[in-house]
Amino acid sequence: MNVAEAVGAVLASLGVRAAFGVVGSGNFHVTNALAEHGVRYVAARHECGAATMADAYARMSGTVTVVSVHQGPGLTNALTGVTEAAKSRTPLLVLAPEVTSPTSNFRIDQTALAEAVGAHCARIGSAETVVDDTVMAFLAALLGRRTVVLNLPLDVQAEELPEEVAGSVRELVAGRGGAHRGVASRVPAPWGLTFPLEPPAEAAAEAEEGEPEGLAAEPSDALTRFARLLAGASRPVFVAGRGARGARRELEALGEHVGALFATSAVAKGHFHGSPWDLDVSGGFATPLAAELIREADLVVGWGCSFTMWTTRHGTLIGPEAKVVQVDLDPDALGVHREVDLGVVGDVRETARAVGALLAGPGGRGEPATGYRTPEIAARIAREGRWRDVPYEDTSAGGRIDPRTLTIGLDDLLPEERLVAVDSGNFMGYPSMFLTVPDGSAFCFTQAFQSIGLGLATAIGAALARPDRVTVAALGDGGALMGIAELETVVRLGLPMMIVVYDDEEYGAEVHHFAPHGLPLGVVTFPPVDIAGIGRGFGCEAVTVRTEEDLAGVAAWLKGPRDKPLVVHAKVTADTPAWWLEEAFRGH
Ligand SMILES: Cc1ncc(C[n+]2csc(CCOP(=O)(O)OP(=O)(O)O)c2C)c(N)n1
Repeated sequence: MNVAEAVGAVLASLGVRAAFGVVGSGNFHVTNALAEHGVRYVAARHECGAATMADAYARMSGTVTVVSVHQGPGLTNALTGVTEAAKSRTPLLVLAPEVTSPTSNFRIDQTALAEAVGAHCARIGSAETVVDDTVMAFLAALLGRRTVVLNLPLDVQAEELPEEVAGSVRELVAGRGGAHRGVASRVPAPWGLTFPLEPPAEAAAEAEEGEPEGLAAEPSDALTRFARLLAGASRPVFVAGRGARGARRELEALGEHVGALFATSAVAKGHFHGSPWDLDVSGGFATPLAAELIREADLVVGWGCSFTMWTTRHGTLIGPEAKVVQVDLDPDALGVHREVDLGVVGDVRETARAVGALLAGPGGRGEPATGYRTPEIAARIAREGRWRDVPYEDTSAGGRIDPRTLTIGLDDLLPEERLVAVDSGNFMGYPSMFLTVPDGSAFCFTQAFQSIGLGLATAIGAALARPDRVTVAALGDGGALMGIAELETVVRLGLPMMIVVYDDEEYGAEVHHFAPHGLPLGVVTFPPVDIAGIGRGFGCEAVTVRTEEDLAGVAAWLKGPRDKPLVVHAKVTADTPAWWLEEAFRGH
């Protein structure tokens, strides 16, 4: 057994379920080893697609996911996707073969490259240390919630393992762990994205002594202050971010007790779906009602949510008098984007439980409070809580459909069990605002780097993680054509996916940015492209949608058998600049 084979075998034994890549000489052996040991390998057509698919798969499955690339250009091609994952703290392991000696055309400084985009850099040092190095890189991704570029020097990859190390790998593969049993057996799979898998030493000791889980004997100062703020609030709003995944029940119980309304950051859209107190997304995509009610809150609590400029509309969604609390596992995340009155370091679920127990206990607020939950607010949320409840003037005309009308039509047709992945661009608000999703694991939003062209690959990774749902890729024509290579991947994998292209024949975001200044727009406008024809050429079914009636083609596909993916080529009206984009322009 050589080092390349050992890396693949160890990662499989640690519970990696899927790897995405483009294979060349440098990653051929390691990729085959992954597949041989039961990891599903998905060949992408471009490394950026591979990285993005892996990112989306990790987000939707909650498992550390692997990207496998060729040395040099394989890694540079993957970089935009790797950067998105790094900025999103997605636990991803990028296997990057590395030219050492002899050198070759493929040589670049891969360490500098990884570090420049915020990824953690690791390396397999030798045949003696391959098991430890692999396990440590995996744990850095898992426990640190990081994107890790694991360099695999070509000369080291070819080294034969000493017998003792090979034995260790075999033990791991057999599930016995051998010398590494300690580490490997403590890594549960699947894991929750939000939890530290190793409880802090004190918590572990307490648990052993039979203390109730997650409740410190003496509540910390922060928890006591938090309970006081909650008890004193008359209009509390909870904003859940991705860190709140898995904690809906606890947040609902606490929200009930203090009378809170619920909202989410864009990435956590759907978290409170179905609650009568759900305001949906806070930020640029917020409904007028949500914006009004969040602005009037006297306490805003971010649960695993970092209050970026997007979530707060540059701070304007939080009233000047409101107190702000942020709960996050990571002390370094507190107050980064927005000053907070109180930062609480802790897991969302445990913190919600602990503060709820304080409130219900002696000296707390024993009885549930009405808070923000008045009958009048309930009626307003029921009446005007969704974007589709907000009246608008339909701009459909001249063979083009208003993107809002298109999206509401799709929302009506799609089954409840759906998953939505969205690319970047002027169009992006329509699917984000007008498509509902059934829960917090049904919206995949790879927008931390604000790159266009990632949407289709995002949808592929998400669809593979959630085959029980109909996945919708929502793309602009610019982003669709940038990432079009992966349409072959969708067809090859036989994914029953709907790919909706909001075609305005321009880089709409740029047009709307510069048109008001009277500048020439020839560099950002294009002649018509037959996107439906391109879809058919790749082996998809396709419909062109110019009017609401054309949605009959979508309904027919949804009826089944859905044995081919569907491209919905929507010729959309382009006169409305999206006001959420102004936020982007302000953020550069
Ligand atoms: C990789 C990358 N290149 C360029 C940009 C700048 N950019 C932002 S939006 C946009 C246009 C997107 O056009 P399209 O996908 O058709 O969507 P639309 O804005 O027309 O709705 C461009 C070029 C970017 N964000 N990312």
